Amino acid sequence: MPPALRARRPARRSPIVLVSNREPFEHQFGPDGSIAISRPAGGLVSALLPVLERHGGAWVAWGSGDADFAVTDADGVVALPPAHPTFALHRLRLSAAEIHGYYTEMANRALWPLCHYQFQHFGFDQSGWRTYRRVNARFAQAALAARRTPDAAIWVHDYHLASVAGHIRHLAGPRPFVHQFWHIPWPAPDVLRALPVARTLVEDLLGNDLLVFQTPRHRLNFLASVADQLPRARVDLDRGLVRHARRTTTVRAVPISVDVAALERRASRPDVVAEARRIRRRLLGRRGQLILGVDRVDYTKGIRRRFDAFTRLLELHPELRGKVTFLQVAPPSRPGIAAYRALQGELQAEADKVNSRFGTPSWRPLELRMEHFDPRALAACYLAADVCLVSSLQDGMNLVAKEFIASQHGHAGVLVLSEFTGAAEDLDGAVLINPYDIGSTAEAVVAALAMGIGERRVRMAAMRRQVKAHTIHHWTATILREVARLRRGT
Ligand code: ADQ
Repeated sequence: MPPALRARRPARRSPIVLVSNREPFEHQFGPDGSIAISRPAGGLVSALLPVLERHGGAWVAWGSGDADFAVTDADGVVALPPAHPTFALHRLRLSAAEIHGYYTEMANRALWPLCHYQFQHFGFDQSGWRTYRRVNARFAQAALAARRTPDAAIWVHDYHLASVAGHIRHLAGPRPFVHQFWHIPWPAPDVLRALPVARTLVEDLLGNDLLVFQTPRHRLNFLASVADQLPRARVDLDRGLVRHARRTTTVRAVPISVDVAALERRASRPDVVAEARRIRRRLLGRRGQLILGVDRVDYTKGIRRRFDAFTRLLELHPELRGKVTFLQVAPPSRPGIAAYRALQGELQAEADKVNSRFGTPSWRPLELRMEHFDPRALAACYLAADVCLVSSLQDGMNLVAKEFIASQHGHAGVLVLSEFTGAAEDLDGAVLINPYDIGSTAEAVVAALAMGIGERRVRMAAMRRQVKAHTIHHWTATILREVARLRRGT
C-alpha cells in the first residue's frame, strides 16, 4: 500500500460528527492492483466536504469502494483528504444483503420516489424496512463511537438515515445532541400515508433535537405529517416545535447552497475560460447558442421531458435549427436499480432520435455526455452555456442551478428553472417553468435564448447577489448557530 494512503488519525478534536450514507471519497482498485481515490458525484458530498475541510472532525459513512478497507486501519478509519487530512472517515462495511434491503429497497425504491411524488416507481416490503432499521442502528453505534468527546454533536444527513436519531436515543438516552438535515422534499401528509411504516419513520426522526429541511414548504409538510401520523403529539406550527414522548424537536428550514467563491474562482481560471471557448467552438461553430443540462441520470430530474421540450422547440421554431445546441451532461447513478438502468438506455435512444431527425452534417442538435466530469470541466460547461435548463419534477434544492449562477461571472447566462425545485423558492431572476408542460417549457427556453443582454444581466446579477449572500458557509453557520442556541437552552 502506498504510504500516503495509510490511515493516519488527525490529532485535532472532533467538533462535528457527520453521518451520511455516501462517503466523500471512495478508494477503488485499478486493473493493475493500484489504488485510486475519487469523489462520487452528488449534491450531498459537494455540499458537505467544505464543511469538514473547514471545521475538522469525523465522518461516518458506508465504505462503498472495493479498495476502501485496504486503506483504513482495523477500525475502518482513514484520515482524509489524502494530501492535507482534516477529518477522520469511519467506514462501515455493509454486506450485499444489507445494501439491498437498506439502500436499494427502502431508501431508493420506497423513500426516494415517495418524497418526490413518483408513485409509479414506489415499492415497499417489510424485509427491506427491517434491514433499513438494522443498518441505521449500526450507523447510530458508529456515530456514538466516532465522538472524541461525549458532548460532540452528531449531524445526520438525509433519507437513508431516518432512523439513526431514534436508535441513538435507544442506545444513549437523551444526552447526545443529534440533528438532521433532510436534503430531499418532504411530501404532503396524504402522500406519506402510502408508506406502511410512516408512523415509526416520523417517530424515529423525532429522536432529533433539531430537524432541518430545505424549504418552508417541506418543513410545513413535515409538521402536518406529524399531526397526521401522531395525533397525540403537540405541534406548534408557528414556532416549529414538536413535543412527543417527553422530547422536543425543533423543526426549521435552511436552504442549502454552494461554495460560491470557489466556483467563481474556478470558472475564472484562464484554462477554464479557454476550455469554455473550445466547447462553444466545437458545439456551435462560429455562431449559435448553447443550452446546458447537468443532472445525475434520475427520473426525478425530468431529463426525458426536457428532451421532449427540446424536440418541440425544434419542431415549432425551424429558424432555430442549426443555431442552438443542447449539451446534456448526465453521469449514470444507482446502477443497481432497474428503473435507473432503463432510463439510461431511454435517454440515449431519445438523443439518437433527435439527432437523426434534425441533425445535419455540420450540426448535432443534442450532445448527451453520460459521464462524470471533473470540477474544471464542469465549470467550463457552466461558463460556456447561454441557458441552463433545470426541469426537475421535484427537487429538494438543486445545486446545479446555484453552481451555474456562481460560475457565470460574465452575467450573461439565463437560468430556466422548474418551479418544483427548492431553488425556485430561494431565487428571484430565473425563468420559471412547470416541467410537465412541454410546450410552455419549449417556449420559455426560446424566450430565454431571445432575451436581450440588458435583461439577462439584471436577472443574473440579482441571482448572484442572492447566492453570494447565502453560501454553503452561511448554511453551515446558520445550522450550527441554531445547534448552539438550542444547546444553551435559549
Ligand atoms: P442531487 O439529487 O444529487 O442532490 P443536485 O443538488 O442537483 O442533485 O446536485 C448534483 C451535484 O452533482 C452537483 O453538485 C453537480 O455539480 C454534480 N454533478 C452533476 N453531474 C455531474 C457530472 N457529470 N460530473 C460531476 N459532477 C456532476 C440531493 C438532492 C438535491 C439537493 C442536494 C443537496 O436531491 O435536491 O440540492 O442533495 O442538498
